[in-house]
Amino acid sequence: MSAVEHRTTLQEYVNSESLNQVDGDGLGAVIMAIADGSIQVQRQVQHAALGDALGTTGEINVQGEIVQRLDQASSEIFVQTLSGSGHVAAIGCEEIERPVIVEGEVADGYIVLMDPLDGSSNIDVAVSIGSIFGIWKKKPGETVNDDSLLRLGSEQVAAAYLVYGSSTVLVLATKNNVCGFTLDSESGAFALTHPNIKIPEECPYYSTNEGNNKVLDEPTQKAIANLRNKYSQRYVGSLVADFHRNLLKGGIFAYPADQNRKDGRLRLMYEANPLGFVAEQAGGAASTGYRRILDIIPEQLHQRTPLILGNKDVVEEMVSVIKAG
Ligand code: AFP
Repeated sequence: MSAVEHRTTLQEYVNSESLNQVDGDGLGAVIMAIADGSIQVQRQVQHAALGDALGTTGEINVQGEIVQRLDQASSEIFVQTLSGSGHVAAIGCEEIERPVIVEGEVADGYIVLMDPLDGSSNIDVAVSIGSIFGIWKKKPGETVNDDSLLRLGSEQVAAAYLVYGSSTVLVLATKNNVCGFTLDSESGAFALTHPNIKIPEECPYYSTNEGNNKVLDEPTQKAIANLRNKYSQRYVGSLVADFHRNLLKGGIFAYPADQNRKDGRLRLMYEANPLGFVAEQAGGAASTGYRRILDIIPEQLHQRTPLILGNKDVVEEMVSVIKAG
């Protein structure tokens, strides 16, 4: 007997009235395209070492990083499933320099920004990695072009991420709520396991790369020292895995700007905006240290931003220490 038989599946959830009332029936198709792609990616990740899919392609991506084979494979899989959904007008991807404008007229289409495989440095060492998606609705009557992807984070209609770890979990945030679905390897379906997620009030953890402390400015060093004195450190080095733990258990993630990275390391459009949307829908907050992530007016598809996200009161306290200088 399959474990999900008495649980709502993702397909049933997206077909449910509540989601469709939010933004029409195309959103369900986009989310199922993400789910279908993630099942293929999860399989590739699990069998990578066996199938000689580890290692790099030798190419350098628009971020100046060496492309991992699985990065490329994941990017191709999601571009295919999203383009095939019939409801996606354009895709922005960490691994692809220019936006992918989907052929053919997509009347009530969506615009999807994605990090197809987050945590590249952990791929070859079997540590949790993930995929991240921000979903915007195309403006009515808009002819999509490169600038159509430069939207405010607060205009997202939904955001989702996958963690490929001890289990494969898809977390979906809409304007209604945040829910988690676990992939059942027997039925191949995602089943609702975490309904109505809210970040807990307690905050046991802080997640940051302490190796960067020496190149932070003084106010930020002070803010990190406060975290160090109050909370236990947990840092996987995959944003999606660190965020997921903190979302379920309580915690704060911080990747501030530093002397070497004046704009921080993480990407605004397909890392900070989607996870900022999830955090806010779950009662948390997302900031640069000076302003709300979802209020940033984007200028470039691959622009970076400092990122602090997690428990609202802890994020606000860190921001006040940084601003106090
Ligand atoms: P990518 O694999 O997408 O480049 O992500 C890696 C990452 O951006 C993010 O997942 C981590 O939180 C962060 O980098 C880790 O950076 P450090 O290695 O500098 O700690």
